[in-house]
Amino acid sequence: MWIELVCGVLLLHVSLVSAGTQICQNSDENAYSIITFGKPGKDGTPGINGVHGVKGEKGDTGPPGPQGIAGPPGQKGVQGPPGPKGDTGDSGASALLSMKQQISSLNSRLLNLQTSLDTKVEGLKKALAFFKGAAKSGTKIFVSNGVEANYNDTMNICAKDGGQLATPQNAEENAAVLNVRNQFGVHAWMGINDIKIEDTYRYLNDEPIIYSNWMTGEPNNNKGPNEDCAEIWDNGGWNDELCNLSRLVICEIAIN
Ligand SMILES: [Ca+2]
Ligand SMILES: [Ca+2]
Repeated sequence: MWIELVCGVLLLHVSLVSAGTQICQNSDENAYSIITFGKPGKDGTPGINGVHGVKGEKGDTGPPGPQGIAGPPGQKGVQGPPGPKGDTGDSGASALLSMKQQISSLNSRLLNLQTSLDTKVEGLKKALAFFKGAAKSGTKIFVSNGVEANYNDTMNICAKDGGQLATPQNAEENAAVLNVRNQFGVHAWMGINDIKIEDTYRYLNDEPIIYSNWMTGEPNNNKGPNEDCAEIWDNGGWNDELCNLSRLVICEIAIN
């Protein structure tokens, strides 16, 4: 019995230290047991991971993160409708003042023009008073101071006074020229001739005539081919005459 106890303790000791062989005597003093101890085995491989546990409850909301970097500018939007008209500002008042000044300036200029026109009309009245005969028709005034001259001189006399040789272009104007002519009782030149082209009567500006009042048989070059200048007789009829002869000077002044 004692041997069994000693051998058991020894067996426990040897198994914790190393492998080896131990002979133990049995309770029967004539019998022995041979006990062989092996080396400790190697560690086994790790076990398989266990399954995931149950999902925990949602945690509290964390603090706000830092401000991000500003993004690129967006595309230009569509233009909106025009806004309501605003109140008149300083510029409007300035424009109004400028307009008033311009109107005032225009009134001043009109007054000056009126004064100038009155002066001219007064001068015209004096000029007309100088002439012994005058007659108005439409936009023309026909005047004469009784002077007689050849055709070229007559044209120059009228041009010098700002007019031109009397040129009736319709029956009314012809009657007005006749009125002046008859105040002096002599034939008068008219601004109508065929100097440039024989038998083609034109005005002094070279335009073809649009009205005529030739007497029967006229124009006829009765005194030769130089009968190129038109004169008006006491019946209002026209005759072609030699241009170098002296005839009454009747001028016309435009009043339009
Ligand atoms: Ca002729
Ligand atoms: Ca003639």
